[in-house]
Amino acid sequence: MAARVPDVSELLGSARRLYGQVFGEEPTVAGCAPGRVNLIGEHTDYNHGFVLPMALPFLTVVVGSQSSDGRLTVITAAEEADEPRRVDLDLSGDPAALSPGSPRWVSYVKGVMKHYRAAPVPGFRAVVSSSVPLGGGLSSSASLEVAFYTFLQQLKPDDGDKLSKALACQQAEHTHAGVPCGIMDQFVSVFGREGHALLIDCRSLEATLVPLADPDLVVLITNSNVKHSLAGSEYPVRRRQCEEAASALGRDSLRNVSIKDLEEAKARLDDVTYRRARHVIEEIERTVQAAEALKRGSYKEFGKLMVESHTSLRDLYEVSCSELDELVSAAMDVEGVYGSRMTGGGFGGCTVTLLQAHAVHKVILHIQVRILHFNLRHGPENYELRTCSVRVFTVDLFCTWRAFLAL
Ligand code: GAF
Repeated sequence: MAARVPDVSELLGSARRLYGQVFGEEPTVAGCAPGRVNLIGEHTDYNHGFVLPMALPFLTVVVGSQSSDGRLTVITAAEEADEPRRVDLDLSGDPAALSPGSPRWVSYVKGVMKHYRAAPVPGFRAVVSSSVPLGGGLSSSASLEVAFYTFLQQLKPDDGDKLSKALACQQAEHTHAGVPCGIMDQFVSVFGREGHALLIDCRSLEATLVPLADPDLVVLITNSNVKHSLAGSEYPVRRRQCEEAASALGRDSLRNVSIKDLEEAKARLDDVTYRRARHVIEEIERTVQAAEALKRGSYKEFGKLMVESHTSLRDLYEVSCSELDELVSAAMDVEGVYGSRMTGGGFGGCTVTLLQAHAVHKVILHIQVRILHFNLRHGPENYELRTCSVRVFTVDLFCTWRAFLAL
């Protein structure tokens, strides 16, 4: 059955308890930010195209207080983190104190401090608690960055707007995680609303909320548990290939290339460049169509576009993997499923499925059976193929959270 996700008050409660145990006092401020699932529009954000993510009830919460000695102590409650869970830093005097480095989760914190609009920030003590699965392609890092930024805003207010917050958090990801990501994850973590998807134009940075809170509709997330790491993966390679494709076509980005332009130039492009560009150009168009379909309640049309998106990510953009393909194919077997696709950067992580509420249990059971067979076929003795262990979550379309939490 679907796993239960702790709500914001549980997360806040566990962060406050840990803070009290470690520091022997109550925290005074808190920030919160959601992870996201992208419904459609993959690898289009850094090509200035459209994306259609939605914020999730998976959240990161940061609680803490300003310290009087200028030092910084930050603790994560994450049990999954295979790294030190407590870090102490002396911010006074050492210019390298905010350089990227291990542990990785603290690098994000340092990145946000570095790019904070009202930097330098005073010393503080903080505890981080998150329900966003790590490395699952659901933006655990963006939710950490945005929650931390919100936390800092209460220690030392900045003069920026919400967009500048998203952009600063994106910078933190570039400089401190080494991922040349687009703006989607940080943007939706800042601007997302419960019960809505967000159509983001990544060129103008304007966004439209698209209502999604239909009681007959379920968004199901399936985590393959194949860990992806965008920094070490092919992500930067894909980004570079897109930039090369745009420049070969004489444009500043693939957003400004039509499929007609691409077909006319096909003979002078190598096959890989052509396929990468084709995915991006068609995916941008699919995303616009999908948002329109969602507004009309045409879920069947939306689902068809999701499947086309997955096929394109698998065959043209080559960022899927056998586990994700299996999960999508399994979901699509069941009646009541509108569509399914890999979500996020790829090479592992999650799939997202849109379906009728009555079909949820059937689809979960069917996926579990299909995965059992998949694992039997590709046993752990075969080192080339990892076995897939699945965790499923249904998204609560009616959940609520606040960026600034009252303590
Ligand atoms: C990752 C990146 F962080 C996003 O900016 C986006 O490019 C996504 O992969 C792919 O659509 O989540």
